[in-house]
Amino acid sequence: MTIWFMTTNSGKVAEARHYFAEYGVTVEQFEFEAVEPQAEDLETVALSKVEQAIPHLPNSDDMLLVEDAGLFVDSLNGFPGVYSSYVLNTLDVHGILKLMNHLKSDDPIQDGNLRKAEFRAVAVLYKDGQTIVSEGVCPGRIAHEAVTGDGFGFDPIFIPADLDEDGDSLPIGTIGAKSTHGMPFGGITLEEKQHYSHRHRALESLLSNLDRLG
Ligand code: ITT
Repeated sequence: MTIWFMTTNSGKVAEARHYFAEYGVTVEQFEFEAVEPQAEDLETVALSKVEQAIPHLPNSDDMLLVEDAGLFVDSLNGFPGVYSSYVLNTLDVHGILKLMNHLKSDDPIQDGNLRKAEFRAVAVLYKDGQTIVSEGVCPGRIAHEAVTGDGFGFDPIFIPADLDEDGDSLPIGTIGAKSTHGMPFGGITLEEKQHYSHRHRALESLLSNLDRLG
C-alpha cells in the first residue's frame, strides 16, 4: 500500500515513513503547493489542503495524507499555533526564545509551568471520496536555549513531557518511566522522538480508524 503525503517538509516525511514502515506501508512525498487558508484551527487548514490536492493526485484511487502541525505556547496565548510555519521562517526558534526570555524561575517545576507548550498535529487521510481525521498532542515546555543536532523546525527548543509506563504524558515536573532528561527533540534521535511525538500520535489514531475507509 502507498500513501501520498502532501507536504513540503522532508522532516515530516521521514517521520511518517518511519511510522508506516512497521506496517509495510510506503510513504511517497507529494509535492503540491496548496494555498494555506487563514484559519484558526489546524483541522480547517488540513481539510482545505486535501480538497485542493485531490484533483492533482496521480491516480484517482490513490490514498492522500495531509498532516498539519503547530507549536502552541501557553504564555503566548497559543502563539505561534496555526502561524508556526510563518513564525519559524521569520523569527526562527531564537525569536520564540526572546519572546519568552523573562519567563524563568529557580524552581524547576515553576519554570516548566511558565514555559509550558504543546505540539499539536491534525492528520487527514483521503481515499475514494472519504476522509478520516485524527489528532495528536505532545505536551512539554520550551527550553532556555536551542540545541544543535538532528530534527527540524522547533525541535531545537521543545522538550517533551516525561511519559508513564503506558506512554502517556505526565504533568511538568513529574519524573516518568520514559524521559529525555530535559533534552529537546533536537537533541534526541528520530526513533526516540516517536515515543512522544504529536505526529506519531496522530498517525496512530488515524491507523486505528483506517477500517472506516472501507
Ligand atoms: P507542510 O505544511 O508543507 O506540510 P510545514 O513545514 O509548513 O510543511 P506544518 O504546517 O505541519 O509543516 O508545521 C508548521 C511548523 O511547525 C513548521 O515550521 C514545522 O517545521 C514546525 N513543526 C511541525 N512539526 C514539527 C515537529 O515535529 N518538530 C519541530 N517542528 C515542527
